[in-house]
Amino acid sequence: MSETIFSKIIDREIPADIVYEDDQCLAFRDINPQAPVHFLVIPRKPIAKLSDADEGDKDLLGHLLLVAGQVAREQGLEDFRLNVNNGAGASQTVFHLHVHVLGGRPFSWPPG
Ligand code: DGP
Repeated sequence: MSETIFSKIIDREIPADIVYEDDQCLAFRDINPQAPVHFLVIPRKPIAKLSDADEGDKDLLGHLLLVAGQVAREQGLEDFRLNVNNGAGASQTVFHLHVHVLGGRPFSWPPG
């Protein structure tokens, strides 16, 4: 996988407002927030998109979701939305897997 802006954040080559990190993942605030609280949870492992993950990534994917929920609660969110854009046609722009966590405003359904 080619290097992305997120691998530079992992390697501390560019700054980010990191709200959580452990040996498997990082969570940091989105530079272009779409809600009062908007952060991204990314694996340290460079997986380009969700559909590139495989059976061996099962625990890691579960961990990303657990961290998303835990950090959302720490950020004071009770209701929040998770979003994963998979592929350019689904508005993915950074090809390093990331879970968007958005909260602090109402969300409608279906999404746009
Ligand atoms: P997506 O469209 O799903 O690939 O979302 C990529 C998100 O990444 C987008 O909401 C903006 C955010 N983003 C892009 N570059 C940076 C950056 O350099 N720093 C931070 N914190 N967020 C970024």
